[in-house]
Amino acid sequence: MEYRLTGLIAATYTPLCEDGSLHLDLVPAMVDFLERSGVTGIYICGSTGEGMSLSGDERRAVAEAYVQVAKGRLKTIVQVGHNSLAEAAQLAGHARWIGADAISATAPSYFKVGSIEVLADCMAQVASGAPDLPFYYYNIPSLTGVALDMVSFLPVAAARIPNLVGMKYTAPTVFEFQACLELEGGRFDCVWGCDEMLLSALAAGARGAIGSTYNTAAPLYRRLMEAFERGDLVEARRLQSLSIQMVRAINRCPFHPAMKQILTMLGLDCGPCRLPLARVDSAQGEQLRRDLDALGFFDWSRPAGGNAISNE
Ligand code: MN9
Repeated sequence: MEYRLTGLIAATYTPLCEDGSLHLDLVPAMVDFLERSGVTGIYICGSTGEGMSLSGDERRAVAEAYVQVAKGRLKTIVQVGHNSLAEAAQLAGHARWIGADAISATAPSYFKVGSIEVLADCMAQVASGAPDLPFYYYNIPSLTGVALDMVSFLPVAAARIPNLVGMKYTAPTVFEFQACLELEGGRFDCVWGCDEMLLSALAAGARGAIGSTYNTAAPLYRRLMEAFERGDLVEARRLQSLSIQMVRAINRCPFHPAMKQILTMLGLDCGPCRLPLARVDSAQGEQLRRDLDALGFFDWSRPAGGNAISNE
């Protein structure tokens, strides 16, 4: 199977109420905002969307809400990884049933996966839940603890998984990412996952990227990609530097809860994160707003037609 994701794909947040329950009424506004920001797709229930902290029923409800609204407007990829591979395969089947464009899955991470063969068998079981949908392995060693050689993994996995099209690569090892892109004449669609290193990935040949900060700063990254394409590396580096400073400011808080606060600042109140992620206290929130303001964030993050609250 051949499939390509290009441009910026937002790893979407799962809107929650103050009490931690789902707040799916906000999904249409989130999708409108992302579409105006210029992203090409959404990656649902990944690390950013706290997929691992949701129950199976909640994951189905979130995927359904997003796919229903975004279908035909943005590419929809549902992350279905789970420590229970049977449950992951069922989530994959559900994603297909609701009309998602593609599925993706992390490695199981409680019992550690020790070899590329075992990982390929695990992913084959998951991907078989939706055999006619493109499947992306989600490589994120920092969270799963599964740090196997992806250059060896892809061909072994492709032999066992007919719908494997590529992977979401969230690790800073650009040389391995480039080698994956170059495998078998560029057969695998390897999508970059470290937003603060997008420029390095473009230099290595990336065409698409999935990440959390594309929710709030897609216009900046679009300018970065355009600068790279016209060969203006000075400008591309300046824009990447702004992204690095932004990520550093967000990292002074618990990262994803702070990202949700930024969405709230932009007019999309998607609530707190769930435990085990911490809350951002009001002093941290104020500092974050000041840090972002000092970077000019509220100017360069604004999509065409204003942010979610105002159309100035
Ligand atoms: O995979 C995200 N990774 C995690 C995507 O959330 C662990 C990234 O988009 C990062 O949040 C981003 C900031 O460090 O690069």
